[in-house]
Amino acid sequence: MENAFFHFLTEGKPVSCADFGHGHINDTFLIQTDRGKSYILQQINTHVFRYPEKLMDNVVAVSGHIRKKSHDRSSLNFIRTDEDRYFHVDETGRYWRCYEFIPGLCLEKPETDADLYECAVAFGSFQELLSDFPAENLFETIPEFHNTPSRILALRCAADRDLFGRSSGVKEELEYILSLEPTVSMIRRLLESEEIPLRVTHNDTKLNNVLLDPVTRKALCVLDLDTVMPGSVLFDFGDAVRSGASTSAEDARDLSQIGLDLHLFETYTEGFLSSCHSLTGKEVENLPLGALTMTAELAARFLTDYLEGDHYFKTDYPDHNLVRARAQIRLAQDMSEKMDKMTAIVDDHFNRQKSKLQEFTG
Ligand code: ADP
Ligand code: GN1
Ligand code: MG
Repeated sequence: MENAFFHFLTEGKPVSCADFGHGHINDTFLIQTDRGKSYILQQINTHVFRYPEKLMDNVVAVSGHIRKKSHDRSSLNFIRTDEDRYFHVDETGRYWRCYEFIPGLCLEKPETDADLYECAVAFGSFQELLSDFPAENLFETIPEFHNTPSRILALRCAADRDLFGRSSGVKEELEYILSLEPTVSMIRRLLESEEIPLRVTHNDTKLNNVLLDPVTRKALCVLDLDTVMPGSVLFDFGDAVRSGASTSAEDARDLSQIGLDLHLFETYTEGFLSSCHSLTGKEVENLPLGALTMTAELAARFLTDYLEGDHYFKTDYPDHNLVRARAQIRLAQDMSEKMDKMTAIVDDHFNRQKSKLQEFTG
């Protein structure tokens, strides 16, 4: 790791290095140098991202676009190597990248409503900032990433193959996810029929992918640009609601405590709609479905990984993916029951936002 770090044109010699953050995909380290500088060094997960060089072209272009357009916000600052590239390949073929550390807070759960509101504004503004980014310049880093029907098909196949003998223990979970298929395949259909537009979206809007200023608690930067690709705004809204407006952690075990907190849902909706103004009526109408779809899709992905022997997501203990899948299923069940309430909240805030804009423009 130290060898890899030496290839980046950083200031000073490393004096400490520690595991950092709670991402499920890449290996992330915080490095401090004798010149008082701090850097993030990451080993890119090449099982997940098959074309790391093209991935780096994406993230460098996206962060450059954001830097140019937003003066008041930080953006990821990638460091070049001695070979004048933004990644280093070591002698064992591992890919490394390095960027400046931005001191801030990455929350697993919002500590206050204001934290969640700030994250919503950050993701809503991110969407607006990328509205003029040329989608054709983006490489699809994970093909069909949010193709929900194909995620459910993959689950079905993993259960049939049953390579690890785990299928018999997850019959109920499987049945529930399959029962949601017609509903959660609708966003895919809406995209295919062009009833909703393809946009450049983040696609991984988990709360801990936003950095907040520890003092002002204002959003500093949106992180984890690896999955910025053409997608639907419903994915970004939905995944943030899934991770930020749940009553419990993503891997909570006590299912009786898991549900959608409607107050947090309202907070997120208000923040998102206040910063993202270009949504079509059809998109707004389907925001609640975005939340349900992303939650069911992730339940399917966690369960698939469990059935396939846990090769995709990092896990902390043997049945971690199963625990995560069950938690997402419980959250999806609660969201299904609260669809009407979510819709009423979205309508209310959309109308309020519209009146505000009308007042503003006379
Ligand atoms: P993963 O794909 O594994 O989630 P991320 O790029 O999200 O990887 O990084 C993992 C964690 O590392 C983030 O959640 C955040 O806590 C921290 N992190 C990443 N980049 C920075 C940065 N430039 N400054 C501060 N913290 C960072
Ligand atoms: C992964 O990389 P990270 O930890 O921010 C995953 C997301 C999931 C999330 C669930 C590239 O996000 O899709 O929603 O875990 N990222 C990728 O916690 O698969
Ligand atoms: Mg992340």
